[in-house]
Amino acid sequence: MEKIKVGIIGTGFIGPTHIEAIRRLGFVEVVGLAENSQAAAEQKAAALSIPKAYGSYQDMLQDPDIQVIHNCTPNHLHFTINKEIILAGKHVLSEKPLAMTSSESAELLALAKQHGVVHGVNFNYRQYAAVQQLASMVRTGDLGHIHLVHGSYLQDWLLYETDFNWRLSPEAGGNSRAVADIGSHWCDTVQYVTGKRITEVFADLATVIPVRKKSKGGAATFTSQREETEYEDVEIRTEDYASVLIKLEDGSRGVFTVSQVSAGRKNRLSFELDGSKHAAFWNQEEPEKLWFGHRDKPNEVLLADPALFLPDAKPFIHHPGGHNEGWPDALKNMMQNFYGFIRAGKDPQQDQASFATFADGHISMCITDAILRSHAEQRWVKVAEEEF
Ligand code: SOE
Repeated sequence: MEKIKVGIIGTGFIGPTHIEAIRRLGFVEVVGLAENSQAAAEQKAAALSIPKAYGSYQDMLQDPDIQVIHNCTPNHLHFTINKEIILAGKHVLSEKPLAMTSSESAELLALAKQHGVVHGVNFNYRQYAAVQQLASMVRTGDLGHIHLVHGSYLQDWLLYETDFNWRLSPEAGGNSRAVADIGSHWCDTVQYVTGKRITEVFADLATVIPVRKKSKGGAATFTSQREETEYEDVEIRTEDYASVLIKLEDGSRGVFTVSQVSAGRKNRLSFELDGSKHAAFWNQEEPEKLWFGHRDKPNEVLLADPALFLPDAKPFIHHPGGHNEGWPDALKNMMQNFYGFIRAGKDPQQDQASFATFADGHISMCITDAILRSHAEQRWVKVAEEEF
């Protein structure tokens, strides 16, 4: 059977991780890569062993061999490029956030439906076996009714004033940073696990480091440039931190904190579910562990193991217990589900997808917009339901 042919736009931190995950599938082939100059595209294509290099993504969109395009560019390019991919009739997998505003994401969702393409957003944290196990336990009622959900998503790669990256600038990253960049992951994961939408928010945001020193040499995501001596001062207008009270659709409550200035926390997305029977906790930095809290017996820790997981979670785990799986494996699951859907000829309008679609990307944009409004107006704000 012929392999599905794919093109990747953007090869910063995330593009190469998509390529690696795709290559692990076997039935999909990355045939092209686009960068913002021919020289950069050729250099990256050679380094990543990709046959076709495009100095302009528009040229790649014209390639009839390519059926699917991944948009791995900085945030401000997501809307325009996603739109052009759809108009070129290709299936699309976009990095989050789907666009810069919820009106843009609404437009993309409508367009993708109209053109009948498969659409996905890389909310990869739902793809962990342990997260699937929790989602399945919530569905089967094992934890009881979920009253409360609370947690955080903490990173430290922007802790120092000399830490700088395109994500900090509203022009490239958007008006929200910590909330859009990592809060969006927390909300998507928690909504997926509980099966409930976040319908109302009350937010407090802060820019902990209001002026940063930008290295004249530039810096990639998660890298530090502290040896650099040449800096310029840049005023920061996006948040390093947010705490958000949430209400879910059935009236249950929660709260989460996001921060990119929390020393020692590298990529710590965690959440706790308080159910009427039991509680459960998961932390992305120890992805194999699930903690269960009980009132009438000792608490438990379950180590991920296909033999101990529920049937719905089993397809997400690939090795026996103790043979740890983590971030790249969850990303592979994302690709497996997205490309399995395409290979089966499924339609996102009719068939249930186990990956996040543009509908989820749009919901996420609506939540981010509501959080920004809540902080600005210091009040509870409803997530714009009519736009779902
Ligand atoms: C940077 O904050 C970042 O790379 C996010 O953009 C990703 O979505 C997250 O998975 C890891 O951190």
